[in-house]
Amino acid sequence: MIDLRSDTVTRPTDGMRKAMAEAEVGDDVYAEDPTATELEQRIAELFGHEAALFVPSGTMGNQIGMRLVCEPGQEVLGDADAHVVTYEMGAAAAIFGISTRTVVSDRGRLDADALVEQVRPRDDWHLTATAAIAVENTHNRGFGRVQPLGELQKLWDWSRSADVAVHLDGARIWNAHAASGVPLATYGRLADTASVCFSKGLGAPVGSVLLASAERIATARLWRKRLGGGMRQVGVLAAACLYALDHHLPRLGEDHEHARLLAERLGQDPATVETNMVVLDDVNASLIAEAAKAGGVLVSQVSARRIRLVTHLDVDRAGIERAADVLNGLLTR
Ligand code: TLP
Repeated sequence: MIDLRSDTVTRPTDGMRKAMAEAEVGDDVYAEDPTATELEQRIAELFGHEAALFVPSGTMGNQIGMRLVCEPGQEVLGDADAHVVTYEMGAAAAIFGISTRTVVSDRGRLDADALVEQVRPRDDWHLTATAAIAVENTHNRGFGRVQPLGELQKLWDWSRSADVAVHLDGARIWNAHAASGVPLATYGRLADTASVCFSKGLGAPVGSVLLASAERIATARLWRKRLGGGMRQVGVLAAACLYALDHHLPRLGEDHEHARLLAERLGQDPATVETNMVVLDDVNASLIAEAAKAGGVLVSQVSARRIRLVTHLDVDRAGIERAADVLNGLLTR
């Protein structure tokens, strides 16, 4: 099977498994796991934040991150296709009493002005206060779109004087960095809180890191425990993330190249592919998905008329070519 459903499907490589097996560990609820601590310190430094916290998932990183900058009864503003409002099971409301409000975007493209226009003040007796704005980079439902640095900077500059926080869902910030060449520290300094994932393109089996000020991370540690995310000898997982940073971050460009190749083979303009995702629009998604599966290719249905294909570590060039042949056979039928 060539699995193009998501870059979350990768399996740890032999090298990664060896690093996991050899990891030095301790009880991380006591903050005594040296490998988790090493990962946290390294990521904090990489993104130019004071502190970091290892969490089990991107969802937990996002939700705690937003809670750090938004009180119950306040709102987080974001785009209508954002992962935090689309795929996180209503967690902000269900767990934290946080309201969310969304603005329809052009396939996830950050439009600072459109968001700023919707912000509601903290001191009005009638309105739900906008405490934070959530940004996603790269954008999942925007098919791997890299957010323009100018828009990120504009939003950030505005937010400083407006007392509105910025949360970055950076599950695939690595792909944005690989595609744009913008340093991770630049993306990091344009957010108050950020969640970055190791279980997507970086190929680790589990793990995300939440970034923020030292004071906020101390609070995040309490929230993580409260939510059942306090893990013990978690160094075995953190070791996989460290391994991914050293060995898989430098190769992300390959996934982007594969995505462009796939798009080209499917008759699309490869220049429209920014990172590791390709979209098939105006198709009968369930029919294509079922037939592709029968041909040995797994794809993801985003809607009744839309399919997503994601390239990653576990699919090489030959796999991409085979997938393109199978899909082409179906699309031209
Ligand atoms: N995305 C998954 C699905 O949930 C859709 C995928 O296959 O792409 N932020 C972004 C932008 C994400 O794409 C994801 C996962 C997450 C957060 C959540 O990460 P996890 O799954 O670790 O909670």
